[in-house]
Formats: sequence, C-alpha cells, structure tokens
Amino acid sequence: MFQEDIIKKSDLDVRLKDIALKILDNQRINFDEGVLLYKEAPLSLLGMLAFEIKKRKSGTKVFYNRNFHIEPTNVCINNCKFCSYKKPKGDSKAWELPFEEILRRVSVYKNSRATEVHIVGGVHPERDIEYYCRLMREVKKIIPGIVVKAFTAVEIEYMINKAGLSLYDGLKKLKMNGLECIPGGGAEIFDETLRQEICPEKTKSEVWLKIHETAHSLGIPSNATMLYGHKESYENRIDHLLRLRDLQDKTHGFSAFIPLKYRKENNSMSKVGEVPLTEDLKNYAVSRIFLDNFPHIKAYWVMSGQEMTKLALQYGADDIDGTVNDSTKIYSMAGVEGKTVMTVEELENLIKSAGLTPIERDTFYNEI
Ligand code: V47
Ligand code: SF4
Repeated sequence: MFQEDIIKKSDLDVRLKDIALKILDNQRINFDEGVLLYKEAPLSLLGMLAFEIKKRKSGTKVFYNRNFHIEPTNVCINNCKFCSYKKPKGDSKAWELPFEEILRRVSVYKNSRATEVHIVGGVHPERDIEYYCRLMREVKKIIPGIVVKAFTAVEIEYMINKAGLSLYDGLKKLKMNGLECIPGGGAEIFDETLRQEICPEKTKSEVWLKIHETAHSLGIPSNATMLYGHKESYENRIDHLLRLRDLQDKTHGFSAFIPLKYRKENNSMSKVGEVPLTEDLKNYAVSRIFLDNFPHIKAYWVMSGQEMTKLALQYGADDIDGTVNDSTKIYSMAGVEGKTVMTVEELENLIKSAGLTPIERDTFYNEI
C-alpha cells in the first residue's frame, strides 16, 4: 500500500469510528454518514450497531402475527418494469376474483385465530372505492374482530381520484368502512428520475408520502417499504430513508419499515440480476440505524426466505410478518421458491433458532 493510501484509509477509519460512536450515543446520522456506512463500513460493524439499536428498541423480542392475504386481482393499469405479477385481462395467468369468491376465502378463517387480513392487488380499471368499501364491510361481517390492513397508496390514489374525492375525504371514507392500517407497498424508490424509469405510471413519490401522511392524520397507521437491489445507488437509498424519517418525525404514524429485495424472474428488468446476501444484510442494518424513529424493521419472510430471515434478525430486524397463506403470489411469480405459509410453531422456532424471543402481536404491535 502506498503512503497516500494508508493515510486515506486511516482517515476513513476515523470517520467510521466517529459515526459508530454517534450511533451508540443515540445520535442521529445524516445523509453523508448514511451513504458512507453503505459504501465503506464493514458488515461486522454494521451488524453490531444495528443489533444494538434493535436491542434498545425491542430487547430480545421478535414479533410475528397470525394473518392471511387476499389478492383480489393481478389486473393492473400500471406497467412497472420490475413487476412479475401484473397480467393483462384475459391472460391465462390473470385473475379477477369474483366478490363472492373473495368472501368465501375470508370465511375459511372464520374460526381461526387470525388477527389480520392483508388485502392488496393490482390497480383494476373497473373496480372503485364503493366496491372496496363494500368488500371491507362484508369481511367485517364474516369475522368482526379481524383487522383490515389493505390497499397500497397506489390502489388508494386510483380509487380516490376516480371517486373525485380529496385524499382526506377518500381516506376518511375508507376508514369509516373498515380500513385500519395501510401496508407499505408502492414506495419502490422515491428518487424521481429512477422512479420514472422503472415505474413511470405509478403514484408519484410526493403523493405516496402525502397519502401516508393523510392516513396518519386520520389515525390510520401504515408501513413503508423500499424496493432495493436493482438500479439504485446508495445515495438513492439514503434519500428514500431520509424522506421516510422526515415524515415519521412529523406524524409518528409508521409502524414498520420493510426492505424488499428486487427479484428478477419473469419481469422486464431481469437483466439487472439480484444482489448478493451480504447486500441484503447491509441494507437491513443501515435501515435499522438510519430510521431511528421507526419502531420496527420487518424481514418479510415470504420475500427473503426462511434462512435469510433468520440472518436478518442479527442485522436489526425485529419482525418477520406472519403465518400468511398460499394466496400471495407477488414473490412466487418473481422467482422466490418455497412455501408461503408458516405455522405459528414454525415462526416461533425460526425466531428461537436465532437466539431471540418470539412474541405474537396484533397489527398495532400489541402483544397477544
Ligand atoms: O410495492 C413487486 C414489491 C410490493 C417485485 O406492509 C417486488 O406489511 C421484489 O409492499 N421483486 C408489494 N419486490 C408488497 C408489499 C408488502 C409485502 C408484505 C408486507 C407488507 C406490509 C407490504 O412488492 C410492491 C413492490 O415494491 N414487488 N415486484 C419484484 N419483482
Ligand atoms: Fe401494478 Fe403493482 Fe405490478 Fe406496478 S407493481 S404493475 S402497480 S401490480
């Protein structure tokens, strides 16, 4: 190594040490520090810091819930380049579940101990806010105690615009008809240039954020996601996290942040490939460190697979989502292999095998 390189390296060591001490001192890190962590910090340091922050927030607890998914349709007006799920109407892989069929699928869980139904799908051109309000009312008639977590900001924007309502009035209407929590989908990556390239028709970043802000003002909590591991830079990732952190400072309405790894099968971005496992762990860790005002980081086991989920728990994640069921197709269609159902016993064993304590929660993170 040349003298100059040695000096640069020791400069870097000092900067990383200062950032690490700041984190351990519960101080907030800024944009440049976040980018430096992504680019230069050893994975071991990130893991240590993220796990320490996780412990301060939730001790040894790792949360899961009893939930099931309903995906009413994969017909969608948008054409996101990373999406393997959307199919044109009439395609052999397209579905549009009839209303009664959706209710039949809900009825299956009538006597189960499920606490949450997660309803999301494509943005169907013929379905509107009245349809979805009726659906939520009927679901509640079948299982009165179930929490309805439903519709990404993308679906919400479409149904509210179609109804000619303001975001506030539209979300209020959805709440009055049973909406209790909004999932984190549709955030993708907020950088406008990249968003325009990978999902040009999708809800604009500022609208996604506005929908979540408005929901929070109405007492509807939500999650946030980030689609990573495609064409984004580390600066794009920190920009995304910073916009979420700023909004959370204002509203405190986000429950969990869920990093979603880009999966390459059967979509038009396949040639960018998938990032390695070390990048996933780094991303969990930096997210946990940077989003100091987010109570939970979720490793969604259906997306990451059971083994990766176990590792993510050492890198800051404290939630693994739930029992789920075989009706969720987003990840199997994008090439993730394996089952999409886990029993409570399996979820608990996964958490215990990581040396941590399983805790069943409801949608709002009340312990059950
Ligand atoms: O927004 C689509 C992603 C999201 C691909 O809030 C892809 O608890 C990777 O948001 N590779 C929807 N990701 C799923 C989602 C979600 C899932 C589980 C729990 C929660 C929650 C939210 O799926 C989309 C998009 O970012 N996605 N295609 C793909 N090829
Ligand atoms: Fe439609 Fe969602 Fe697929 Fe985009 S990611 S095409 S909005 S289903």
